[in-house]
Amino acid sequence: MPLVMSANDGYRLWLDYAKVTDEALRGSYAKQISSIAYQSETPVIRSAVKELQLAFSMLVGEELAATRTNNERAGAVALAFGRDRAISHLRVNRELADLGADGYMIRTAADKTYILGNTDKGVLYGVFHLIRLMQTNSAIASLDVKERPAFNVRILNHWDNLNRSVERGYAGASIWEWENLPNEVSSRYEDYARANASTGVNATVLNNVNANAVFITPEYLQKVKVLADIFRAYGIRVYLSINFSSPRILGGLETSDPLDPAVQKWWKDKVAEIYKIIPDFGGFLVKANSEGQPGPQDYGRSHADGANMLAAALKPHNGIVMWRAFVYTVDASDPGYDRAKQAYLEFMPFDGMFAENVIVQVKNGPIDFQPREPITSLFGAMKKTPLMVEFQITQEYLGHSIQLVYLAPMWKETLDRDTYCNGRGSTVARVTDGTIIPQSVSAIAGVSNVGADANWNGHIFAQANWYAFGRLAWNPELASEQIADEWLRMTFTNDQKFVKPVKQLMLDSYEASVKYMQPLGLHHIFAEGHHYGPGVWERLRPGGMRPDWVPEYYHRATQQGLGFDRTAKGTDYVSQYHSPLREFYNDLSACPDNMLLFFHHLPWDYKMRSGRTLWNEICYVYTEGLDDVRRFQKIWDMQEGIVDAERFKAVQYKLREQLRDAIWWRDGVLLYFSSINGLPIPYELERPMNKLEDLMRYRLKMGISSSPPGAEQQTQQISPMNPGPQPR
Ligand code: GCW
Repeated sequence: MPLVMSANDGYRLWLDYAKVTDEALRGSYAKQISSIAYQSETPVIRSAVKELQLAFSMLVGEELAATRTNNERAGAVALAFGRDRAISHLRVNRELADLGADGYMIRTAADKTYILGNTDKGVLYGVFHLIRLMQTNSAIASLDVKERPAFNVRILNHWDNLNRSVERGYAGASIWEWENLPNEVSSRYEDYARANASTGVNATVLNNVNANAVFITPEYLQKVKVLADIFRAYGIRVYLSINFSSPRILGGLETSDPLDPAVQKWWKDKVAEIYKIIPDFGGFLVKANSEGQPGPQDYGRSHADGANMLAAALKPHNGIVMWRAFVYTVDASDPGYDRAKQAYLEFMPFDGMFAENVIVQVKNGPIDFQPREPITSLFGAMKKTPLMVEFQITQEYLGHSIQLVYLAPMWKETLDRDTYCNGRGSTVARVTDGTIIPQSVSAIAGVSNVGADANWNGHIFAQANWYAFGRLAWNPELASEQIADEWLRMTFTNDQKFVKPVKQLMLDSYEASVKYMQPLGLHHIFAEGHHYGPGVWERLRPGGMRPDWVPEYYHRATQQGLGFDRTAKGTDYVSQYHSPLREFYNDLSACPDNMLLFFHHLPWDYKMRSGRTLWNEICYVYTEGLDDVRRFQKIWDMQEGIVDAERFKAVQYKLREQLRDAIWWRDGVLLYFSSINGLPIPYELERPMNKLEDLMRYRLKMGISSSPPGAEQQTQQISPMNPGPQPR
């Protein structure tokens, strides 16, 4: 891409390619690499060559000539794949075969650096690996690297709408300029593809799961085609979210019943039309019978009927269906109703009944992307159906693009969690990557945090979450620390004076946000709609909102106690887990503090492991959360002069907002609970800055499902800690 060297606004992400400052190291890179030799030319290989040339010229300051030859000179980076000669000459065919379509090897032999893949995509990933080594100032003189991604499909889900609003997006408008496509093509599209490919992401769903049928009309398919053509050169396949009622909406049919032959034919023809335009189209993502979206149940049919009908249409083209399990449609008024149980109740009866090219896409937790939840019980339960995890990269419940929250540790909690479905070691990663459940394709999804903001993600540190998603999708065993380390070095500097403290800040940031928002297993006590500030005081009302949208339903605070009893004596959600996970959560003595109130309803004077009462513990933990943010501010301020002023100030500013809003959370939750239990906030702790009545009156006016550029500005102005326009 034509790089614009301006002040650093963050546009270049982790592909910043700042010149290596250590002269000796630069010299050693220049000595090791002096040209590029590629044996076969494809669009993906052209991208790989272009990227290596760009990176090398910027990192090392020397240009690399690239030649198509199978007679590479010493000092060459030789790129080869498939049947290229280099592979037979190195006798690595067998080793390579084990690495699958996207895997690669990097090997130094006879003064040459070989980057080998079974496909050209493998080579591209290998090139980005080599670049990363140089960006992080690692030695490259004697390499022997073998990589194979854990998941076949590593996919971003954009919740982008036709009008360029982004549902739960906090980084400006959608980057897809539908009104300008197909004629006008933004240079951002290619940069988006480069960024994804550099982390290993190989797929993208362009539009919101609350889907507008228009995206599969001939007019829009021409627009989608332009994006698909650009992305293909970076190994990225395009997918679309579909509206289940499309046969009615677009086809003029009377029904969208999946068992109706006319409906089946309509989809078959539609899919054939799509593949004519986009031959490597990936498939469909479907939100059906969830939050008002249409689906097969509208016609008395099942999720399996709906998914299999689409799967049959996609099958001849090798397309797949990602069918979401985020459902909670049944009557919520039953006193025993527990939203956490719904996905399991609706999907388990269909285990083994889905077509081979269907993957059921399951959110990491059973409620809804809360800061901390246990895993959704479907993981490890459905043993005859491929499942994929859906994470949320966009920070709907984790501080939007205002708060610095590094999400890798949160995702690791899910990926590493043992389901015990097949004995010890049946982690969520392993029950979804094909190791334990037989499946022809494995996948993992992240709801994108990309927008049209100059820095792509709204917060510079939100870029780390995009990066981390790709890295974990490639290898869920990577440590959060390693990913943070890479990202910081690539994005800012290799200077340890910076990397060490800021890495620690990142690693602590997730737990800090849980502490000042929803610690100890509290969940969904967000204000309705915007999901930014606290709404802990929102009560269940007859004739009001459905109970499972109301904070009181989740925290169940009374004068006596707090928490949601999901044990065998309560809603028995625990029984949806395998033993011993079930007992782990069910038994109060085993249940970890950080899940306590998700599974147990406890008296305020319950004695915690710390020796404090539950109430005092809550007060202490919320306060610790504030102290953490204050500590983050200090750490960051010490980086002045080490990082460029533009990004330094942007982050400094946001940390101030984060503290302000953390105080809002702590004051709101503690004052409200204190008003219920009549207990004081322990006198040794700092006193609230706000009055409960003011906080309760407060209404944050953010768009629920759209976030035009400047939405962040609105939040800043109207936070109760910094009152702008008057509350209602
Ligand atoms: O988290 C909730 C969001 C909705 C979203 C829904 C879903 C796309 O608040 O905005 O809709 O989940 O995942 O379908």
